[in-house]
Amino acid sequence: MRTDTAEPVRLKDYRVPDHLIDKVDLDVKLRATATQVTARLSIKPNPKGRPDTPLVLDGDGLAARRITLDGVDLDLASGFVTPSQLTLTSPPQRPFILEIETELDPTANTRLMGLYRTGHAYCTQCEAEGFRRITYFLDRPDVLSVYTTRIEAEVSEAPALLSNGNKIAEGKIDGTSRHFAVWSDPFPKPCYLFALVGGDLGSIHDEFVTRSGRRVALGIYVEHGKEAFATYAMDALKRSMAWDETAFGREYDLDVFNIVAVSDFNMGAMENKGLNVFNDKYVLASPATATDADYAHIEAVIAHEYFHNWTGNRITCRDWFQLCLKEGLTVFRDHEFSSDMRSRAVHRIADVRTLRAQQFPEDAGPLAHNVRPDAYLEINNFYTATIYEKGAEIIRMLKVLIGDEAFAKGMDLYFERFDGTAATIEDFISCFAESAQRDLTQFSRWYNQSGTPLVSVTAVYDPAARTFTLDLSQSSKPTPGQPTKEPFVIPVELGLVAGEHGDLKLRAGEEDGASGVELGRGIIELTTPRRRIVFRDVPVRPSPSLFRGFSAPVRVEYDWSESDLVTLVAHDSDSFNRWQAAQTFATRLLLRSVEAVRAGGAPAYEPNFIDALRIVTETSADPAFTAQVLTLPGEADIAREIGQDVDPDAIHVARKALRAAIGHDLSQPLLAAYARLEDKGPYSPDAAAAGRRSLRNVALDLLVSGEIPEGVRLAAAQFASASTMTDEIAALGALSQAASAERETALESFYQNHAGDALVIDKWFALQAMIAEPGALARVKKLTAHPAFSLANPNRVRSLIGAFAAGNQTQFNAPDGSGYDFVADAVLELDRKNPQVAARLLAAFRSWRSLESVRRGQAESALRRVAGSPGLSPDVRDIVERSLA
Ligand code: B3K
Ligand code: ZN
Repeated sequence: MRTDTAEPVRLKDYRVPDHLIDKVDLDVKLRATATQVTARLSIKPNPKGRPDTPLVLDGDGLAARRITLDGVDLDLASGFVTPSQLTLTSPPQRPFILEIETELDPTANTRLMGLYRTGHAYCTQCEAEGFRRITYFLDRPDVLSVYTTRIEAEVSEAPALLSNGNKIAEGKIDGTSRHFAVWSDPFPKPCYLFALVGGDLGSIHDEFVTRSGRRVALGIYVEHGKEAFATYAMDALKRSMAWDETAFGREYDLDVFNIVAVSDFNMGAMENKGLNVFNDKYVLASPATATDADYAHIEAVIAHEYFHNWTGNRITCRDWFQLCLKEGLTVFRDHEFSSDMRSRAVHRIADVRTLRAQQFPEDAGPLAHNVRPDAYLEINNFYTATIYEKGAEIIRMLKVLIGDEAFAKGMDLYFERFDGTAATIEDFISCFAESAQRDLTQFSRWYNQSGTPLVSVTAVYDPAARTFTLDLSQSSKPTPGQPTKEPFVIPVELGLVAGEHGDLKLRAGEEDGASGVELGRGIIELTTPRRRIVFRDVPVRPSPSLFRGFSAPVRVEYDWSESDLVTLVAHDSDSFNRWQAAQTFATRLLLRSVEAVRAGGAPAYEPNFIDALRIVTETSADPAFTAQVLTLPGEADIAREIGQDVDPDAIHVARKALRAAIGHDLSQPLLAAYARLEDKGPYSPDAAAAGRRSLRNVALDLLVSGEIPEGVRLAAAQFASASTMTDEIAALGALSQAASAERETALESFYQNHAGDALVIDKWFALQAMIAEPGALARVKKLTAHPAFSLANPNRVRSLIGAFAAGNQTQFNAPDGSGYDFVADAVLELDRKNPQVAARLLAAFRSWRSLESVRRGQAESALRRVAGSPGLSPDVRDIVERSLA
């Protein structure tokens, strides 16, 4: 955390460090309130830096006990060291040793950055700037050091002592009840990848043999008694290790790989070298406590953190502006992994849903920023959907543009050339420019311009000339600090669908008079504001299938006729666009309904849409895909499409009515699917079984929405007899749609059955927080006083308050401002404990400007109240100021 200054850090000010720290020897004596850390730093002037400059080490809330330079004590009273800085005005111009002793209170550390206590363990979190809460250091990712870490603790309190690298020594300390372990990590790393854990934990162990025959000992450490819940994570880890060898040629490099699951953690997990620390939500699973979605997340996060070993750790970032270099690329890699493990088509749909739900609103609001930002006040506020998800989309686009072969060659070059370094986006892109023999300067604008481009398309079919003319144009709205934009390179993967005959062979003839457009892979590159493509020898008017597989992270505007959409839902060879056509149809219908509802009329109804869904439900062989088609865009998605003067209540009414119509009109095929897809035999978390459960539960939910008595009966029966959490929570969700005594009884019995399992109770909190009824806020407030709730635990905060703010559009946005006030109060209270989580919660206000005027006014006054509160953290101050700017 940056407390010293309110000046932003800027990319253009980057300078290589003037000093380097080659070696770090840490000695950590763990004690609950007085941990002693001795850091022996081997420092030298950087030959590439400026000579004779002061050495300024970062600190954050540190208490120095003793500091020596080459063995000579420095006078702590002389003022060269403060809690946030250690300055040597004229350090030696040769290598020297600085030894620093600090004392920490891990128990009082509620920010969960640096060294803290969680459950029966001590653990650390250093990314982005937490190492400076442990000792004074050059806390920047381009300072790479080799670490040796000695940890000492009470045997009874912390029998397990872990750090990065390989264990080289351990033993008892004679005459005491304490013991120690020494870990050595031979790979130079930035301090944000340092980690240490000491605790009384259970564990499971396994082994992975790399393709070159090296044996790697694998361990997963969890709360005692939870060992059996870690087996799926272990399986996912071994699959990740094998996949990275075959898909990217990357082999693991240490003798040990450990994972520790803790229950108090600010985010999902952390990729510390050889010692990943995880939020236990992304490790622990059993059929009775975790849903299929949880299993899929565990697989993805385990893979993500493992893949960081190469993309992030072996090659790290020069500075935090390059964050997407490791995050976007690693998300891309984990998406590829999950697609290979599961159904690629269904996975793509899910990834795009996430992008649109998380990243598009960010890009459209006051918090929009470049995938590579050029300034920041608080770096922790930049671990965003833009850096992660849009960062991954850019890499996917690059692969579409240059093709699989050049992409693979470029990746190999990157690993070869930049291994062991702290690299930049330019370094990364240069490898693909070389492998594809292509200038990628314009493509790089994706990193430097924020906002979601809009691609507008019009088409004209000329039956006499047998031509089909597509006019494409791109435009981008202003975003904070960027009033105008240069055109992007946009790969448009397309096909022309001729009804049931499927894809026409693409033969492009001319473009603005020029001829010979290369269409081999069905990809058009839109690099200018406008482009016209004329297709020749087109026998019938086709339905254009645009942006197949979502080939670029853009919004698309095209006036498909209803019959086009029905054709695409039924016949597009690209399954993503079959799903997209149904979403486009639904969105159009919902927008019409919202208008009608706001004008005091009834929601719109469209039998053609229901028929299209009926055909998919009755004919599709893939239940997971069908479930996606039957899932309407969310309320926030509809709000985003409307864009301004948004009324969340009208959206809710419109969407609810359409769901009811689907449930009612399709009750027969839905009941049939429900009966047909019943799980027989033992539980399996694999994609096929999960897909069957997902369609079954989507059907159940729609049947209850349609008030089909049999559906309600089935939901109650499923809730009573479910053997998996997937089915149990889905039934509870279906039953929770309408207020009733049965709902309250079911909620109570769910609590009784799972009390004590915090991760399951989180689902119970979230489900109640998202009930779209006026009583929801009172319920949420009451739950904040529930013994299972705690403001100190990020998972609890996210599942109750976060779910209310992000998942309950009507109640968070209640016109009287009560939802905003509640969340603002929670942010202010939480900010005193954990600024990072508080700032994240406040970002729920990011779309406030698109609301209708009453709500907009209420949201603004809640934000102004936060802004005017004394003692804000830099984290919250940054978000609130950008939100109001
Ligand atoms: N690199 C970490 C995120 C750290 C967040 C710091 N505020 C997890 C990940 O992306 O893998
Ligand atoms: Zn990551």
